[in-house]
Amino acid sequence: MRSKVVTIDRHIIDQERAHPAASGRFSALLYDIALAAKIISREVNMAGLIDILGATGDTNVQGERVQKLDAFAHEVIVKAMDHAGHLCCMASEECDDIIPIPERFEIGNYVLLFDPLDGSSNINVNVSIGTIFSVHQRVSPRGTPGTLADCLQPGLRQVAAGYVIYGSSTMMVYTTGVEGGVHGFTLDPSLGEFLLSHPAIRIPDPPARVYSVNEAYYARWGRGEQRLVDRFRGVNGEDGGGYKSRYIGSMVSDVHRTLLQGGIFMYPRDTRAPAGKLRILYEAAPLALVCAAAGGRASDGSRDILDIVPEGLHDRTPLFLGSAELVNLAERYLRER
Ligand code: AHM
Ligand code: MG
Repeated sequence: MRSKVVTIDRHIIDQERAHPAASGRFSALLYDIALAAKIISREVNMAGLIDILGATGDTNVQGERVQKLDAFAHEVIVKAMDHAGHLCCMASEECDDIIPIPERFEIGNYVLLFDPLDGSSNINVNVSIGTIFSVHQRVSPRGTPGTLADCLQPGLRQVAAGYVIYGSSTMMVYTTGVEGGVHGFTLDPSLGEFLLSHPAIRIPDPPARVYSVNEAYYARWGRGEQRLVDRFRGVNGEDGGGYKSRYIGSMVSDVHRTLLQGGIFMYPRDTRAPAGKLRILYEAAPLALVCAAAGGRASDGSRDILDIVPEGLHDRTPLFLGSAELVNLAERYLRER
């Protein structure tokens, strides 16, 4: 047993003390994300019960409209974050445009970008899903409403990023950048508290021989991607082999496993999705920062994900993320083609 129990609140305060320049605002922003995560977790855990608890049509037991869980998660986050004076605007995978802070609330200096419930098509089969978040400092003048320019910043400018995984237990994993490290907290539902369970996460080195990709798209990939996977499988004359394949199809789960056990997670471009499927701002960049802060890497095949400057809120990218050695190998194969 660990000698001390550390709640996420305590951990955030301790980290703030280590950086005297950090404002209390930033810590409060992280608490509010944790609170939203607890509300979403409660609802995700109830998802399987909706049918037997008597919700009919599109109303629930309270007589309220039953929402899709991803729309619910989006609203929980917006409502938890819009009024506290931390943010100048938000953007969500669930929303076409930036989300302004209502005029009646104070305007803050941070921007929050999020994917409220990634992998939500897996809910019905009880597979783990997740929330992903990314925080930037604003670049537009203070005190004014946030702008698109505040959102379209490269990942390396993130001041915090992380995810919540709703799995066999709910965990929140976050980083405040490479120097701050990556820390994981497990929700104790009886206490309603996230407790530090995975301090200073590092991707295992040497890397686990595990690759994670939707191999059904093999025929739609370029030659480089095909040869890389041939190498992992030890077929078609490629040296290598000896790898295991693991693909859940729920990115937060696949990335969480990659972070704890090592290996590489990939979502390459293909002929059907020429820019890739995953979104830079809500998926790739935040998970790239977490991965980098744990000693790993994330690349689009030729560039570091954290260097990409998105042109639009919903821009997509190919993604190769995980143990640095394997991401470097992927880049080499994609260069050779
Ligand atoms: P979503 O944002 O619509 O939920 O899509 C993202 C999800 C990821 O969680 C996962 O890695 C990927 O889509 C799976 O896609 P595919 O079914 O093409 O393998
Ligand atoms: Mg998503």
